[in-house]
Amino acid sequence: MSRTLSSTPAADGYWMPAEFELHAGTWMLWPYRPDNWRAGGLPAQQAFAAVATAIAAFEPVTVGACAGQYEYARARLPEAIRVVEISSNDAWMRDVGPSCVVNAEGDVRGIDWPFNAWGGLNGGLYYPWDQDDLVARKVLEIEACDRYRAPLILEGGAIHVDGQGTVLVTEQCLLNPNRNPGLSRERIETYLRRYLGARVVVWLGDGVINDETDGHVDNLVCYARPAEVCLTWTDSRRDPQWRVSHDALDRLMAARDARGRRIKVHKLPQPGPLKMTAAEAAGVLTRDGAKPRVAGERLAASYANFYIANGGIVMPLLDARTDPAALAVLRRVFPGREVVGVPGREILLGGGNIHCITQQIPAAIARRAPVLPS
Ligand code: KQY
Repeated sequence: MSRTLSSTPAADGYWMPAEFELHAGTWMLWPYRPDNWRAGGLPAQQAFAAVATAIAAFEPVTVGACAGQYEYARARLPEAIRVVEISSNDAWMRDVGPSCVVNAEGDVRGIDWPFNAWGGLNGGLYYPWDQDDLVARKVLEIEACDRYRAPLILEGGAIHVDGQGTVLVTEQCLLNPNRNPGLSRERIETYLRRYLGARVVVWLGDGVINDETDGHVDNLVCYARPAEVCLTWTDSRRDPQWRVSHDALDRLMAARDARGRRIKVHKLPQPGPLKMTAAEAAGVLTRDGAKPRVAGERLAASYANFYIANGGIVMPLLDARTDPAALAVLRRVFPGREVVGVPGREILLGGGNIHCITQQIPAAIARRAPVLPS
């Protein structure tokens, strides 16, 4: 059973744990829409199946597929992966799935953020998004977790937490008028405190160049452990990403987290810059209500868009020239985890990467509570 609660997580003694903490499992969705995925979605389905298979080596994986795709998805995924029928408008479980919160006793609940396809009718990526907006609720029903329906539009990829009271966000996304035009920065911070149990909000500026989510933080930077993050990086001053990454570094170095610590930054080399080829763009159907794909457009490629599983890291392989260096950084930063690379270009062509298509459910274990906001 899943109850809908009218209180807030912080008021009930819940907070969002970090992705690097123990998971019960991972949820994903199955891609199918031909106006976002080329060649009718077949190459993306292969890529998603490879990601699901890689994660399943570390923890249980569930994939939601819409009715018309259920049998095909079931046949393409290993038996160990649970496949359930869930309708969705696209396949970005990080953003349409629940952000789960826990309490000290090990109970798990979910936050169901209202979703508007990254901007609604003011720059959003497709219309309608009604089925996406129901996904978090359905996942929480299946997981038998109680649910908080939050009062602000937000996506899971727009936040990264350390599980100890710190949340990283970007101004480009959270202050964008196409999400919550009536909410001030202060009001948004208040909601992040109440829903994520955060005490400190670290505001970064812009996200990765050409990120069509309006600069999700999860494509720019990722918590590796408390007070340590990985940041996508370029040393090329001619690249517009140089300013973005340097600004993020400056803000991270100036910040103190919820426990008063400085944040250590590990630089992840940027792939490319990578662009969409004419053949790739031509394979995507152009349809009213969906963002068209254009040959030569810069892709928002970033190795920071990796997923942390129990005992493992699943990282997108994006560029043979930079993949080895990125793998080496993650192996150094995560010595206790097996770092696995999975081809990420087909996912990138759809506008995100491995972190964007996954969502963790935390393990139901007793934990030490951070100091929660009142
Ligand atoms: O990066 C994400 N979190 C989602 C990307 C959505 C792209 C839709 N075309």
